[in-house]
Amino acid sequence: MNKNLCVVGLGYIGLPTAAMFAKSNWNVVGVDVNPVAVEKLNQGEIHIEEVGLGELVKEVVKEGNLEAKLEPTYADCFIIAVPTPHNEDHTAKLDYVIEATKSILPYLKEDDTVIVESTIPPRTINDIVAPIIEEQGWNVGENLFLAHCPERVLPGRILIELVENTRIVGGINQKSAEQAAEIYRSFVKGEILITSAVSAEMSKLMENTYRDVNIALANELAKVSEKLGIDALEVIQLANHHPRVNLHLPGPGVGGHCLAVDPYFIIEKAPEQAVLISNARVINNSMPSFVIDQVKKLLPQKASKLAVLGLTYKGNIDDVRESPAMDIVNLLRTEGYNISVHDPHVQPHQVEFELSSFEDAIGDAECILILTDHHEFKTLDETKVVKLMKYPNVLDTRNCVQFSNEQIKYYNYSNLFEISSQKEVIMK
Ligand code: SAJ
Repeated sequence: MNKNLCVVGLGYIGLPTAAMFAKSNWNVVGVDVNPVAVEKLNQGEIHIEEVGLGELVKEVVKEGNLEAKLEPTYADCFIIAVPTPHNEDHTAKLDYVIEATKSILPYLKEDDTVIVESTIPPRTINDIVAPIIEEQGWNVGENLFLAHCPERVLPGRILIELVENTRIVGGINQKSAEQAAEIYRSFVKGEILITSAVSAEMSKLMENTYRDVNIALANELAKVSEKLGIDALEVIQLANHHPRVNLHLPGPGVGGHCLAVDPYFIIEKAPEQAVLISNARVINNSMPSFVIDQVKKLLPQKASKLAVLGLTYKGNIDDVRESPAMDIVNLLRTEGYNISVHDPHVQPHQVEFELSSFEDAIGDAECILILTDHHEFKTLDETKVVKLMKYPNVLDTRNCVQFSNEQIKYYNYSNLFEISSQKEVIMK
């Protein structure tokens, strides 16, 4: 007999997860507070974009294995995949996780498994989720099982990575972890590592923190190199020949809803101990103003036109969440700079200012500032750059463009120090 699953939260993680279980012969009810998402799903349509998801959802809804509701229902397993946004002070806002947990309480029955996939600060399962369930009279770990199973999927590859990635399953006790692991074996082909809930919580946060701290190190190298007249990118390349060194790349800062958010979930729980993690955040958050300092050296007059290329937090995506490029644009606008912005991956409704075509953005500009490594920017039309710009200066914070035309004065993290030594902007 097919088993019943209830997935609470039909976002980028919940919906693909619900669809994968439905494909693996579970009867799945997906729950969301958004009536539009629910209605669309019941018609076999999706409200988010993800490669292959539309087809999969259509198929499982048609077969009757997936339906959407506004309220949870009885099931053998509940998966909570709601967002964990952050408060102004960067602490985790657990309201959605708490609400989702409370919403399933009336539908729990003996031997059910509750799994939280949302990213949460360490100890949340033990200190917050378990007590809510226990208050209802359940003996968590004995007659009701509870686990944290963080995800690591990359947008654009979610359906592949859900199946192939190694999965960490952290139970509130061994029995809970084993129950949850058995559930994921329905479709996960990657390894399933069983651990405690708190280790699972912490390992998810440390994966993203590892990257954030390493990027901070690269950004600090970029600043030191600018001061001392060193080619930072060459240093990275040379150092990475060491078999145990992997320096990351400097950029305009760190964005997205993971790297720029998750380290704070550790900091909030142990602020005195998480010194390096805190400093990494400070360094990465300082990069937008470091980039603006370079712009100011290149364009001392605010009236000079600056063409900004790229708004998303990384290349070839349409996501502007926590994007350092947005911070840079907003700071420049507040300071009264004459800027035009071009990003072929961003729609006008995503931003509060006007977006320009490439030609309009660079027309009469005195500098191009590249903030995202979209593939479109890797091969910029040099003839247009020279012809349309007033002065062909390019400041590439992503080290992504190659120019051969010597009229174009190109700066990246290899030669930032040359900006300081320059008396006037290079003219045609
Ligand atoms: N960045 C740099 N320098 C680098 C590498 C990245 O400045 O050398 C910047 C990027 O430009 C971007 C930011 O860091 O602004 C984050 O990009 P990313 O590609 O490193 O990570 P995310 O946030 O898109 O996805 C991460 C992934 N985690 C890790 O690689 C450890 C992904 O696997 C996770 O699923 C995701 O977080 C998540 O959901 O937690």
